[in-house]
Amino acid sequence: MNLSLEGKTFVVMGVANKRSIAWGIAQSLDAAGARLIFTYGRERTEKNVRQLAETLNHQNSLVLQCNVESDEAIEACFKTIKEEVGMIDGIAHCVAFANTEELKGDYTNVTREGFLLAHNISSYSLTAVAKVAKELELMPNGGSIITLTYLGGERVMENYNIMGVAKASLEASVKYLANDLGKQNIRVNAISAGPIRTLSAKGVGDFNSVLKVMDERAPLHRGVSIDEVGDTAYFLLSDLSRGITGENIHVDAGYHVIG
Ligand code: KAL
Repeated sequence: MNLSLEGKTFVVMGVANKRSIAWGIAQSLDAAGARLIFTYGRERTEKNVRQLAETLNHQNSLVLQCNVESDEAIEACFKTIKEEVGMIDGIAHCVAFANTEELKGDYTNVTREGFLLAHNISSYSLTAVAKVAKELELMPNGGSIITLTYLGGERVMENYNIMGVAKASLEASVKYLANDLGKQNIRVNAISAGPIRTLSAKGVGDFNSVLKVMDERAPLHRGVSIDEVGDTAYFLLSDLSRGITGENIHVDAGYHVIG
């Protein structure tokens, strides 16, 4: 089995800065020889993404805006990708959002608007992207789609609240999408990453204590890094994982097996 990703192209959605898990994924794919296409949501992250992309081995990455709240924007973005590169081999979906004020206290504080917003950006966006990739026949040779989730989608984790409910929806979508896209030999999987200090985790009051619990209780007695998640993404996006779809792989130092 060839470990190289040379000649393969992947879309990486959701790099915000050098701490982003999406950036860990991009670096692993780049080291394996892949060509990358980056998509960002907010205008203000474009410069960051372009600067980071310039540090890769593989130069001339395509960097495009993709507002995942809009079907038209997603379609336009992936049409451009098709025009520019013809076909792709996979997508890393690393996008999530919920209102800050709904990520603390009681889950019941969530509003209808906040509930829908979190589901729209953090869950439906994966389905919308998979749908467009299928319709545009972007992966005629088969492919692999991955998304990022967190243990809070499986069990109650303090403060994760609405994001946990959105991740549960995302994880269920992975299974239904795997079943649909399997006909085109496109695999769909999730990576459940342990807590990592990313922009998403910013402003979380007791994040230090979440990390401390990893050192104390996770089977490996440590936290995980973006490059560890990146290497699992590389595996899931490569042919090494060709028999795996609809799966959720925990890259969390084993924390999920602890009661
Ligand atoms: C239990 C954990 C503690 C943290 C609680 C909630 C984390 C939710 C993740 C969610 C994606 C964060 C936000 O949407 C933050 C947003 O309201 C404000 N931030 C932003 O707008 C920044 C600028 C942009 C770039 O962020 C986004 N997302 O667009 C969970 C921890 C232990 C693990 C984590 C952090 C999981 C996760 O899902 O990220």
